[in-house]
Amino acid sequence: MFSQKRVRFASRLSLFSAFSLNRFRFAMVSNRTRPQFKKPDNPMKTKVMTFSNRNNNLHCGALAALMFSLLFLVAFLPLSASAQQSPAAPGSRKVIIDQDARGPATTDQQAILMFLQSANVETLGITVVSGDMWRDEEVAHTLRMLELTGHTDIPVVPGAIYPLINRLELIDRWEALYGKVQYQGAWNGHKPGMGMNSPWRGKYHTPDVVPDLIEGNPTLKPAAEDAAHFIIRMVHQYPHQVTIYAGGPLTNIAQAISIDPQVSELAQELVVMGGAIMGVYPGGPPTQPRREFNFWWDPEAVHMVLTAPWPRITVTTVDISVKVRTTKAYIAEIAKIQTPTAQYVGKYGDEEFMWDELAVAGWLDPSIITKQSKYFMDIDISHTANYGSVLLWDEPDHPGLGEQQVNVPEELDKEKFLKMFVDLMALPSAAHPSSH
Ligand SMILES: [Ca+2]
Repeated sequence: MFSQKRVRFASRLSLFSAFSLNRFRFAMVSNRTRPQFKKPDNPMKTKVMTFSNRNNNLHCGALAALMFSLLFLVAFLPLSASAQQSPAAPGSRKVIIDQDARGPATTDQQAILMFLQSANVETLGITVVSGDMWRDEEVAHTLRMLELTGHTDIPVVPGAIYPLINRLELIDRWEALYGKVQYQGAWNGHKPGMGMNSPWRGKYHTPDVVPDLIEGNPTLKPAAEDAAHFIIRMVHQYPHQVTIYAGGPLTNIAQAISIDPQVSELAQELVVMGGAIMGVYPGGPPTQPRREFNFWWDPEAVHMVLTAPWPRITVTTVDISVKVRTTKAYIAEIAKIQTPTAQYVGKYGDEEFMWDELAVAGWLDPSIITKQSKYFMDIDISHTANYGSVLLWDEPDHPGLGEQQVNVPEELDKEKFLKMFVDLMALPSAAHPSSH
């Protein structure tokens, strides 16, 4: 798992040592079943206390010897235990990655790769929804990413092309009444003067067109099933075991809930990147602070999903997303690592806020998030000026119309997160357990 090349790279970067990688992986394993914000070394301390209490009738000499042995073990076990625990539980956390999978690289593909590169995660499938690009172009980018990074055993399942209700005509009417929406994802560039923001994104095209990909066209094919039915099938197959990660608009999940309302309760939890509370793009105007792209694309879907009864919801909003981004220097360091995944990110990655990656990281290792709050959250679905803006309440004030309490990460351990991302990209592409 920790190849020589990987370790050599780690030593070049003073920030990233093989020792701390082991410590980190231990934290990942131990945090799976623990409340959030526990220190990584707490499990070992707990073991000592429990064992000591059980043996308080032993002779003092024996007890002293035992304590000495335990201290010795505690001093030397954590690293070896960490190295043994990760491979011992391959695929023990099941996830469906629902994503508007723009490519190549970008926050969308890079977030997917964080799951695929995590040894203790079984990715049941990647369900694709239009958002940053149209669905079929995103499906192609995802399939090609899987080929280039050695993850060809992961199903890619096409989902919704259009939002439930939102359409170009509605957006044009909204803009005529209330002002311009600068970023419109797949609809960007549909009229003169609307930039595509990236030379790789080409010209505007309709959903039925899939241009040739800059990273090469895939030979892999998507699954024949649709995203909603795939989600339904998986949560029934693994009740209360599947995390649904949503890094894009929530159309696929809303469709699944609409067909089968049991979906939310049968899932283990919902992890979302979307929405905004006070967040504004750094350097941007403080207008429409609660309007964020993923939620804006399909507000009705957001309402359906956030008013469904999930065991747990975490929503990573832009407020925290804009606190960390990739830089050209950071990508250049990743490009030096000779693993397929690092080469892919190194070749196609660019400066960008790590919106979707951060939402993944908080699930993989909750200690990445150092502060979070709980709010009741919904979205304005009235077709007025605030259509698509986040609604938020504290406990005593919410209207009780089905809105759920969600966890909102607010602060992060930035260095730990950036190191985590590099470490995951540096791993070889592991074979994945397949149980579906
Ligand atoms: Ca996304």
